[in-house]
Amino acid sequence: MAKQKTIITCAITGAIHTPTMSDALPYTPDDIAGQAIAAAEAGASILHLHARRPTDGGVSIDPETFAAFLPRVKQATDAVINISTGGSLKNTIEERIAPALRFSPEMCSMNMGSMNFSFHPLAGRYQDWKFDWEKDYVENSDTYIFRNTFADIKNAATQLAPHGIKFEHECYDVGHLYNLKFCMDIGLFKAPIFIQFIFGILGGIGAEVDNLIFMKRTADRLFGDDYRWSVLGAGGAQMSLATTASQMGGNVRVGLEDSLFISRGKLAESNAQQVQKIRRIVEDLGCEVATPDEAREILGLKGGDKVGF
Ligand code: KMH
Ligand code: ZN
Repeated sequence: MAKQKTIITCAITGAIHTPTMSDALPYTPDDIAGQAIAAAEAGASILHLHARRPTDGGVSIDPETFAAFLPRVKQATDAVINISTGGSLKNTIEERIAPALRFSPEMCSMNMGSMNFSFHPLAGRYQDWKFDWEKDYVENSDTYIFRNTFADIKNAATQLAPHGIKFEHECYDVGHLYNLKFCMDIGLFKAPIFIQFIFGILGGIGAEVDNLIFMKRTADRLFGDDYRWSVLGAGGAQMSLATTASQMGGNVRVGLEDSLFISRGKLAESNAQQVQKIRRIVEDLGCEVATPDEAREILGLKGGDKVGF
């Protein structure tokens, strides 16, 4: 069988990092669109997108904030647009799926279990904050539960089903694979599913190669040929775990949502810089990077002409 090409996803801004942490983190519609387009030009075939308040970079789940950049990204690139349903840790599942329901993208995220999801240790690194909301937001992340009950997942999957959206199943620990298997068995998700193995979030499984092998072996046992997979290593693990994943036949996710760095201790200048780096590594090590249309084929997507924006 021919070796499958490597899909690069770029997660442009997310809901963990705040403007104080890096000047490169985009939060205005212009910046989100500009960095997303540059990431696609650098080789990302999927753009994983969150929205931010343009005034102060706060996390926003308001569909209007997505409306300010989605059409621009679509017009300027052929990349697959993936809308996050993660929201911030306080949003209800109804609020979190509202942008995907309104814009009917080719892909959206689907978080596969409830968990602690904390980044409070980051607060200690900064004395002066650019905006008032940031310090409390980061410090208080140790009080939150990222809620994704079976009922929430069923509710989201059922409401989104008529849109033909392929999910990026966010799995932060091995139990989430079993949750996903259960949901597949009751008919919520169709093969081939796309799993994002996530390592290094405080509250989830650690960023170690042993854990990647364990997650992959478990997914092989549960899903056989019915799944495609990608790896996201948070923070300092981003490039090394993505490299290992690509050598194991998997796909990769980079972007400032997951790490602000380009190398140890050095902030990335942009999302595109991270895409260029992982692309260079993947190609140097003998793999080919998938175009957006090849990613559509590999994942069985509905097509860029069937979105609602
Ligand atoms: N921030 C990542 C660790 C989502 O957007 O639904 C996971 C994520 C979740 O991307
Ligand atoms: Zn995300």
